[in-house]
Amino acid sequence: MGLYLLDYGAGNVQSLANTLKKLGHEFHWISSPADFEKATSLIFPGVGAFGSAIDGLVSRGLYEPLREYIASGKPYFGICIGMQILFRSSLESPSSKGLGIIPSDIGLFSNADKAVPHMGWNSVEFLDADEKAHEGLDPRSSYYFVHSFRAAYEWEHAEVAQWGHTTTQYGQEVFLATVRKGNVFACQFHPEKSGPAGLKVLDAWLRESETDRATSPPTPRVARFPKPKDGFTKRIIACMDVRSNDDGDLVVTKGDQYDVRERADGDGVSARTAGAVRNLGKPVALASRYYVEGADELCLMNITSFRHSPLLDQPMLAVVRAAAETVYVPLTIGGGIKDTVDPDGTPHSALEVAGAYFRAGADKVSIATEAVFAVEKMRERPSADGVGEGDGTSAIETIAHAYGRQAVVVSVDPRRVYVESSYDGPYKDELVYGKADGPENERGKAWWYQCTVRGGRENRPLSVVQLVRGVEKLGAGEILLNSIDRDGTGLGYDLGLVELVRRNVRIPVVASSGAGKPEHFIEVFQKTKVEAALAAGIFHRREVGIDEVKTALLASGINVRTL
Ligand code: 1PR
Repeated sequence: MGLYLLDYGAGNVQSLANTLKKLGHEFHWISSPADFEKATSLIFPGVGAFGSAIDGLVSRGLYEPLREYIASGKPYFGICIGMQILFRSSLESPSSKGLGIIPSDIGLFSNADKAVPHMGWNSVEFLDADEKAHEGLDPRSSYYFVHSFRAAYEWEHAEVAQWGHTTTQYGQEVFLATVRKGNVFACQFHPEKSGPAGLKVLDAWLRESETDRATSPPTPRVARFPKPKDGFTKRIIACMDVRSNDDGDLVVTKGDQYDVRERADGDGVSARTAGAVRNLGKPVALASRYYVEGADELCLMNITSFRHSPLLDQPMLAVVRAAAETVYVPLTIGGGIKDTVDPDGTPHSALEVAGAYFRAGADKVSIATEAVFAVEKMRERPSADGVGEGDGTSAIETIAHAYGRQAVVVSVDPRRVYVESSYDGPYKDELVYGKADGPENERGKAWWYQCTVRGGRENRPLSVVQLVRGVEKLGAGEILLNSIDRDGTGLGYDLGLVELVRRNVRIPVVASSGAGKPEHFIEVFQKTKVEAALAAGIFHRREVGIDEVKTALLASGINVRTL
């Protein structure tokens, strides 16, 4: 008897389990169809792709028991795919059959006026003015959404509209953020990833009596049209580069243009510590600090993982597990997401490696080196758009297929290649011209951006534009755009690079490398259309706080999430 969670074997369900433990609620896992009989309340944290969720339920014999459970009138709380599955079908996987409880179909966001997936923090608006019906939600709060497919709010259709509870606007599209009727409550956003505001939603539902949870009245039908501006916020991300120091302990380090070793002449570093890996703190402690300070998202990059299999790197998996226990915002893990072979000859696919991170509590994985190789390979199979064709085997394709494209980030490590302004060679259409920008000896020149692999150690014959267009086509859901030239310099983001990439893809782009003061964040959001800005060094060294950055952004009229 009691509260049960449904796991169909795809994506990060650990985070919800961690959240419920933190809130002090006991639960069991549904492990066989018979468990539905014992459940008196059920939460379905659906993550991944619609089709793989349905396949996962069918192959485990859980699809019909789930339908029967909901039909029995016992309380049900669906999250993300756990909400979408209530509909008849989804464009994401047209041949997969949803439960059909809500007589409508899930469609795809248009990317004509905005980046898709809808990835980030957005507000909700109630359809019912009755405060008792609010389920812990607050229209002044922001909630974390990550999805490309959505249920439009069809207020003209009474049968669908009565399910509507709150709506959200992204660009000029209004969609259902939560649905609620009878024994069903479900949300498109991830409450377990929405910080204190999200925890409140879960707690409110769980604190209701099971009778109250099972008897929500339908919502009156309300006409709703898009407003001139949506409630979508810009994200501020803190990134931790993690590696072993010379004593074998995992530490957060930070490079200057990717060099993470102390220099004897820098910042009072003595000859004794010169050459040691720079140590800026413990990964889990720093992650907890950034969560409390209001980071919208965190990244952990295993920066030496290209040397061995991450599956053998148990300390890194332990770091992810521990971070996921204290951090209730999205966690991206990068480094070594590729096909590997253990020293004893056991092969592991990139999908398996990613799966281990998702099970440990990661929401997204970030791929750098393998993404470059995948685009080089796809370019050998020409296509009309000039980008090339994937063959379905790359890490990006296999992980996006199983977990949805929103779970796959490509981290890009480009380096400037300076050329004379009269240059007429390859990539001349991608040249950026800077006036007083760049090192003294290159002043007055133009440059293009070359891709690198293995943490900038090796240059590849591929431009950043070729890379980002290629990975978008392969199925990446977001670009994390570093700059080797700007990393650790505090000179500000490389705006020419950010603008170039933003203009060439429709998926969200995170600007990274070079932030030195709050004005740099204002500048990157005012001068480019990036969705998020990431920083490392200034946060680790406490030179600038996340709250300070957000206060400056709000004062400049840029919408951000506040605590
Ligand atoms: O190639 O798939 O195994 O992934 C390796 C990952 O590790 C890549 O995402 C790559 O960017 C990262 N990485 C590898 N070597 C380094 C290094 O520093 N030696 N770190 C490295 C890259 C850049 C950002 C940094 C921003 C902001 N670090 O992570 O956080 O530049 O810094 P700032 O605000 O201090 O300027 P794979």
